[in-house]
Amino acid sequence: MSEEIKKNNYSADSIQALEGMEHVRMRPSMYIGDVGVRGLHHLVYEVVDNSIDEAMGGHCDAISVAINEDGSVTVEDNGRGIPVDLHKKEGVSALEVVMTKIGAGGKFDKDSYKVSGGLHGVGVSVVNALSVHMKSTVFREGKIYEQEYERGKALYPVKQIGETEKRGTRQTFFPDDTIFQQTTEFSYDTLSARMRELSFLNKGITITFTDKREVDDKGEFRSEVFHSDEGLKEYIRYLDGNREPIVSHVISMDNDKGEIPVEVALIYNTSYTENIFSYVNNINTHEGGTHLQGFRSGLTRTLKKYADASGLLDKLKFEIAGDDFREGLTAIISVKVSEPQFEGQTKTKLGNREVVSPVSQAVGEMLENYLEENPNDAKLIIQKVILAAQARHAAKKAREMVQRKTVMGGGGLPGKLSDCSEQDPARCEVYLVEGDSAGGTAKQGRDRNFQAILPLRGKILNVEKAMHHKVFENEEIRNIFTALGVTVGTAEDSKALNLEKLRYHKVIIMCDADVDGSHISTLILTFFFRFMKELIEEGHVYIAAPPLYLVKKGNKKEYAWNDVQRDQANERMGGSANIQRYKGLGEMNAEQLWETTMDPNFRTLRQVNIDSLAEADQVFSMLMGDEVPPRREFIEKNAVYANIDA
Ligand code: 0RA
Repeated sequence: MSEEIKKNNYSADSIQALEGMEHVRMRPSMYIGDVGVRGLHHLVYEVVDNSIDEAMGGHCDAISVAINEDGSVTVEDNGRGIPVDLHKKEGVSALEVVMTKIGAGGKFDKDSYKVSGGLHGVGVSVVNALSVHMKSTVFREGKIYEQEYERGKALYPVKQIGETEKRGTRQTFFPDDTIFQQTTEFSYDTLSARMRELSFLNKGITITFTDKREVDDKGEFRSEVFHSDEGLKEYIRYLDGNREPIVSHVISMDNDKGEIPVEVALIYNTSYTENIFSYVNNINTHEGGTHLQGFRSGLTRTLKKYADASGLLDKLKFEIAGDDFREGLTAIISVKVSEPQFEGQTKTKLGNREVVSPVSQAVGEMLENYLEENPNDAKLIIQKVILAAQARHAAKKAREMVQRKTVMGGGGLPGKLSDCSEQDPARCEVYLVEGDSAGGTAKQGRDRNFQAILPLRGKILNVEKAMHHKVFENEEIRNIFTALGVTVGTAEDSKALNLEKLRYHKVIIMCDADVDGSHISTLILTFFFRFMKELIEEGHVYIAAPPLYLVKKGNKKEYAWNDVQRDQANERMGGSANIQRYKGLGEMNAEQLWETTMDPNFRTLRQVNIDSLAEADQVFSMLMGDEVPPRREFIEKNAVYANIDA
């Protein structure tokens, strides 16, 4: 090849690289899912994943993540440092290739144990492309190297800036606000929850997380250190800390040397809910997949075999179903798959068939050993399964009653529902209102064309503590099911939710803006979380925000949602305005309620989303479960930092 052609080839390559980076900026959602809050936080996960990979390979044990004073994020590890030597093909340093070429990440190191990598597995160059400014610092072989970038373009070749005894990589990036137009502000709670999760999923690593944007009264940054020596076992204790276990230990196994590394931990508690969280390469697989399938089959097969042999099932008049083995079960499955195929609506369902059998076998072996060594626990588990089967039969009857009413349509709608006239669900919304009196006001104030009102009586049932058939027998809950047009259970899956006939695409919870009101909101959210999770996941659930104050002087009036707004309104009216504090929705008249809380042009609705299912489960079990002390502690601690991402 002549020198000239080589040169052309080289420049063709670099043009391609440039196009790659430009493509990321043109179509960011293709790489990070979206350019909203979720996509923004994804940038951090992508950078942290690279350090996790380095740790998984056994090359580092400490990672620090900081939100800086200026809103940028720094991720640092004590690994080998990204190589800075010349990359022969590209003619620039390896660091520059990694930072500025799409899909280059780690390719020059085939031995590296690379199974992490974000959901989209896109690499740090994507973060670089979507940042106004980024700086890489490498501590390697006694020297410090640095390179900076603007919107993904290197500002200068890698340079040596000093000497060091340290090893590692530091990445600082500032997200581009022309890409992330909604916000570039990172959430402490979101990042902290993810770092905690990562530390449980990757035992032995210490992850320090610091927010330098604010200091507390002692002049210190808000900071947490996450470290787990026992991994999933500890994760289970964290998740289930507010539930009462029925077995003496967390049952767990870790086969990280296998062809497909599998880690499993589980426990049975006295509740009636099934909580299984599954991960592939540190990514929460909400939609499950082949690893979950393997887990279920291993669990059912082993427990059934043990129960049959024990004679405990002899007097049972009906078959035990798969579901029955999972009532009161909290479990985590984490697998590492080198070429994962993600399927499903949100690409969080593992498709690799070869995963089923190793997981099923590993789970079977683990359980068999445990049951053999702990006969008392084994008996308690089987008794729990039998109870679940009996309760399932009772629940089925209760559910069929709800269903029959729903299916008959028309006359089937609850008497308390004031429906809207519009027929297209996409345009319809329903307000779930605390109390009949506020329900009456809402009914007067609403736009009856598209807004329906369903008043709920006082505190709805706490589903966290109730058996399933009690839930389906509860009148308020049946009203919610029938009003929404949602049904539960199919021939194959007794818990499958059917949202096809959902009658309103916005389901809005409207409660008083006080402690009781937020308790009721939480009860309703708990119900949705446990029985209609998809409703939340598909973005149908909202919380209304009624104002706290009415500020009035002469013919001027303003509403305020917090004390700052109240004081500002008062000032605008020249001070000494009349300030009314709304103690509840009941104190507002229909017009006020419409103006502030129901009129789509003025109201603020908070959409409820589930960032991390495991974290949400932990929060709900704590807020609604039996143990009071952690709940009080949580509420006190979070008086300043609201935590449920609603
Ligand atoms: C490939 C090779 C080597 C280091 C890394 C990747 C590496 C990448 C990242 C990303 C964040 N932190 C990292 N730390 C290391 C070096 C191989 C060697 O030194 O032999």
